Amino acid sequence: MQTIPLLDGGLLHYDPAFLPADEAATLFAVLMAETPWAQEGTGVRRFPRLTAWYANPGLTYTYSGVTHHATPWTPTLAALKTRLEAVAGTTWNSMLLNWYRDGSDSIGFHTDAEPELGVNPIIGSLSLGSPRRFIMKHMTSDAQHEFALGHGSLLIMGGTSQHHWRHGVPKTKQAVGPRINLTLRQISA
Ligand SMILES: O=C(O)CCC(=O)C(=O)O
Ligand SMILES: [Mn+2]
Repeated sequence: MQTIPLLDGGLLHYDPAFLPADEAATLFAVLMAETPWAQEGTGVRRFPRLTAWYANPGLTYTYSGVTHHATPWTPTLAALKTRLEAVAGTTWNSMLLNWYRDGSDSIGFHTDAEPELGVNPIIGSLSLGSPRRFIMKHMTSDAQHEFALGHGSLLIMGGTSQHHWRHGVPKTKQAVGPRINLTLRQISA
């Protein structure tokens, strides 16, 4: 695990090979098959990717104008969460899954700074499948970090990251295969 300090108190932990490739491939196949994928949003605000949100019972999470109600943990995701919590030294009660079907799927630059995440959230991010460019841009300077988040990689964003940096996965014209990203968050009820 690499530690990368960011300007203004952000802190990243990065392991490009957290899951062995064969295990990542099995997880990718299981998630493709058993996840109730949906394309959220309406009209021009329709998300250019498919999502699913797993969480402890009773929780809701609202972002980009869409309120997600908790889907109960599957055994696969519950076990994965426990394992990631041990590595990150924190606990999480929710997991957002994003499926980027090809290079025209994306997520725009944003912060994970919804009020229910608390002041300095720790966000865990596991990627599976085709590598995509994950870019972090500092809000008031030209500082930028980029990661080709690949199959089995783990990125943890902590410290003040969500106050001073936006992150996103831009569209690409290159031929890229599907990618699944799982982000873990602790949400207050
Ligand atoms: O797909 C990714 O790597 C990032 C996903 C993300 O930032 C989010 O869901 O908030
Ligand atoms: Mn995010």
